[in-house]
Amino acid sequence: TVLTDLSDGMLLVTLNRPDKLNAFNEDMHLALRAAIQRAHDEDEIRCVLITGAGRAFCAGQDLGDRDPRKMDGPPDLGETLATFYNPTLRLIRSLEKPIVVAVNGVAAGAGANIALACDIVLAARSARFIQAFSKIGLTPDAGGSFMLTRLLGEARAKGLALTGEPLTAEQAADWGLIWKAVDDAALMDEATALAHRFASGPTRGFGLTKQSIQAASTNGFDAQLDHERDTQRMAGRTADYAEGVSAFLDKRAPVFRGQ
Ligand code: LHQ
Repeated sequence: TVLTDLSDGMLLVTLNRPDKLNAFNEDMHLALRAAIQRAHDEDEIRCVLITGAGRAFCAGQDLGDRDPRKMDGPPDLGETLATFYNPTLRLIRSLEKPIVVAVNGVAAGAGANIALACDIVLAARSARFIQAFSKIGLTPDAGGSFMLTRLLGEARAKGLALTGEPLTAEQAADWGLIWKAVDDAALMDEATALAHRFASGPTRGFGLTKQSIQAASTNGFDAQLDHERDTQRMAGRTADYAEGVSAFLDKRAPVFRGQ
């Protein structure tokens, strides 16, 4: 249900249930989580790129597994989130390496919000982001209530969440929800080039940058200045910082080793 391929420090992770528009069943949950966990565990992996097989990125939860007429009583969806979604979202946000996502087609429900939790979102111009939850009586999950509100503010977050209307890639980029909309034919080349660039960059500096920007969502100014002091202290002790400055002074390209 998830394909992985490691090349030159980049772990390509492809959601792979194309017949179901890569909707999440239990197996795909566990496989995605294992792939992100692998990126935590292996120093050789210096960047992750996530995409979807076929015409969609991900249609969210597989509703085929959720027919209420075949159940004894109402389900505990909180348990589904706690068991399957939330651990993966926490692994994505806490990974001290960049995660690029190439949204190759529709991203609906939790599929949209998993993409938005990644660090750099590129989307094909034909892709759509849909907060599909309201159409089935649910509420945004997979970090969506956090990311939409932080990135867009309440007015647009509520507009998307309550109407469930599709948002084009272009509009998402104009609103600052994603990094870029890219021509469909160029998406994978552009995303792969960016991910490879990150994979040969100063990995620890990138990881600290990611943590610092995420911390700013909840810190006040003073706390964030302290956070910057601490993260810069750590960055300044890395071999890649020494290499970056040496290369600048030598007027040559740096060779970062991710250390
Ligand atoms: C699907 C799905 C799908 C199964 C397309 N499941 N088969 C968390 C906790 C616990 C429970 C509940 O949920 C959550 C979080 C969530 O993610 S809730 C939101 C769940 N997702 C949705 O409500 C989206 C449902 N899908 C759609 O609205 C449309 O399929 C979209 C807009 C994604 C794509 O539309 P189209 O491009 O027109 O494609 P399609 O509708 O024709 O779908 C193609 C096939 O994929 C079709 O199967 P078929 O056998 O007829 O070819 C769909 O049934 C299947 N599919 N999404 N989530």
